[in-house]
Amino acid sequence: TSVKLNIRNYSHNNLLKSPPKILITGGLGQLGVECAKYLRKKYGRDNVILSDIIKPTQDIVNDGPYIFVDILDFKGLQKIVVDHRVDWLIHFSALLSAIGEQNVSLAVRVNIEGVHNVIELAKQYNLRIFVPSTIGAFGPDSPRNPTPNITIQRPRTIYGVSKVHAELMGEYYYHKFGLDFRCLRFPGVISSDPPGGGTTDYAIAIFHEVLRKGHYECYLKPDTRLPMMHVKDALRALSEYLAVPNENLTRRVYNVTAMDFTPEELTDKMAAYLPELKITYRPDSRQDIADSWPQVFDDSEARRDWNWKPQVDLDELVKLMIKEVKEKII
Ligand code: AKB
Repeated sequence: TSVKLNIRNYSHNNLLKSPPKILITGGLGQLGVECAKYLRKKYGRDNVILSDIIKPTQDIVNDGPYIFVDILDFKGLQKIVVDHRVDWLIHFSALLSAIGEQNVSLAVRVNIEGVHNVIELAKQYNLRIFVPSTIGAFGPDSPRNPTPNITIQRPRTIYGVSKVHAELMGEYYYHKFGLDFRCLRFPGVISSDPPGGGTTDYAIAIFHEVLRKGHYECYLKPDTRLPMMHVKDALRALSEYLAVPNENLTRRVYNVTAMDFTPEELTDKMAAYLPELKITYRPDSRQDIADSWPQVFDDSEARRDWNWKPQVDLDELVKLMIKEVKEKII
């Protein structure tokens, strides 16, 4: 079929040009800087270009190439792909779940128009393209414990709606044009970088606030179970998945996860290291979002097709976060 032919040509071209030149959009969000560090170790410093519309710090500029890219500017994006001979595009630009509800029209532009631009560009220039999706792509009608790879998806946030749209657009372009679209549905990703408007971000903020002030007021109820993953595992999943040959994949969108826990369970683990900590609870509108999301995520298809296996469990996550957040605070 034409799909197979395109993918085969693509792989062939790409074998001739190694390592790939990678462009990361939305590079100054939660994942970009760490992702660039990770991929620069693997593919070389100058082969990974970080981009955003934000003015970078000196440290970021010292780490490797950084350029201005507005994902709403198609011609600007096109110029960068051509000038830098980009092979892979990692598209992180997005407004997350909680912040998206506060500015729906901006979320539509960034999350939906932005995806249209990068997918069309990837098609025109034969790029491998990665767009992250999320547990937020499910909704109250989805089975929540566990949530399988293929099931009902009727999210109630604009973030979730935009992510289902991205998944479907990518799959459509794959079937129609042979686009090498790849997408992982991430759980809450826990990193020491400050939270950016998500619903799962309590599990990041709690470390910052407890280490700074000894106290955290949680906006979710103590028994709210959500799937989670340390950023180390998230970046390893992304990097491993991007390197899998097309013939090993049975789908373009995979669930991945590492663990699931509630605020209470997280607090209990933290108390072993920080016995003085005090947590209070005051649920807000983010509780409704969390209540519509998966509690336990089934990532068996990723485990089967490309050997996905998380390494950081809850004990290790707590140890890592205390160490990493302490380093950030000092
Ligand atoms: C959010 O909470 O919005 C994100 C996500 C789970 O996609 N962290």
